[in-house]
Amino acid sequence: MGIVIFIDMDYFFAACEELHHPEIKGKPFAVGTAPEASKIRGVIQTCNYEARAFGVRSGMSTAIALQKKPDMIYLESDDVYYEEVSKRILEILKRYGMAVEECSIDEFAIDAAALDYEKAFETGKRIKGEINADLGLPCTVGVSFGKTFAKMACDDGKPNGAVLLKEAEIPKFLSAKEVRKLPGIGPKTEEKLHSIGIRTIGELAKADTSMLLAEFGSIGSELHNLSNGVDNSKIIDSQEAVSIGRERTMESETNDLAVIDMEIDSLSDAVVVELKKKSYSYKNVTAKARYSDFTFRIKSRTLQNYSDSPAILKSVSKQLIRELITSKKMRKVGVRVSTLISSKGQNRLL
Ligand code: DCP
Ligand code: CA
Ligand code: CA
Repeated sequence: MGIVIFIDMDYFFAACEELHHPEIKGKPFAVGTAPEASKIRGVIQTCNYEARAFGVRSGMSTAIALQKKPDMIYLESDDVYYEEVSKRILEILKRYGMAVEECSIDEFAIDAAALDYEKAFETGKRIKGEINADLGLPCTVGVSFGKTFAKMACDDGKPNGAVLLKEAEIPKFLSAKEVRKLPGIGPKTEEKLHSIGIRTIGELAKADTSMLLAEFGSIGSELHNLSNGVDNSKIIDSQEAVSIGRERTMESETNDLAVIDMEIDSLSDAVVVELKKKSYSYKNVTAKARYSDFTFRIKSRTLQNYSDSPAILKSVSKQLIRELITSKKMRKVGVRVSTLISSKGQNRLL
């Protein structure tokens, strides 16, 4: 590991929508999964910081969000557009000639091992300015030693910030933070840690290694390392990254979920066969629908952790394909996984 520049876009889907609808800038608004007409059946994907001030959050049902802010402006998400923007961000980052990992649709880790802290921080701020000038989008940058701590520094600078966290400052930075601030700790692991009396990263750092191993298996030692400021993850350049997908035209155009689910199951199985062949795990799932009028739409979801599970792929794809049901019938459906890592010899937080 070495110095990493980490970029995370601010209120990403909503910021993209602001570019198309400049008149809503500054007013509370959210982007959700469902079409406007049935919006309360869907989920909020993100919202601008003005809406966050009313307690609206990613992952909240739109019905609850509208209780918090009844006159909030609502837009249905347009994943094709956000993917395009994400690729344009990646192009900007690639100009610097360093390896870039696409960690999610709006997060990128740049390998700045060849630079010192000052130069890396300067470069990070320059990239931030360039993304803003070229695309009109705000982001936050974190620079630290290792991907995980660069991401955490970035989280601390949100929104529209820039944070430099040198290696020597990492233990102090970590110690008082709650364990869920460590990337890789989801609600279940958090609950389990709480139940054994561990609430802060500092407490996790001091916990007994063999106890953590017994309780959590190999992720226990990974978490212990991270809490002690040791990050062994590598940056996987986007050139090495691939996506694996399968699509199929159905026998007849349909909106019948029983038929569509069967297709999704079989496509997911085919994707997993390919994944296993290459020993990859996935973090991002995309479902695609091509309609009777030949237009298509996609929906994507980033998982909390890498997975190689066919069951997770099926269930996430089925959720996503439901979000693509419209009055137009589907003629073709697809399942794709991206943000892949080799599962051979990798530490994974499953
Ligand atoms: N997203 C989603 N469903 C979620 C969480 C996020 O569809 N439950 C999508 C919408 C977000 C994008 O992923 O715009 C990036 O997620 P982030 O967690 O990075 O959140 P934002 O970029 O929206 O806000 P910020 O990073 O400023 O906190
Ligand atoms: Ca973001
Ligand atoms: Ca993000």
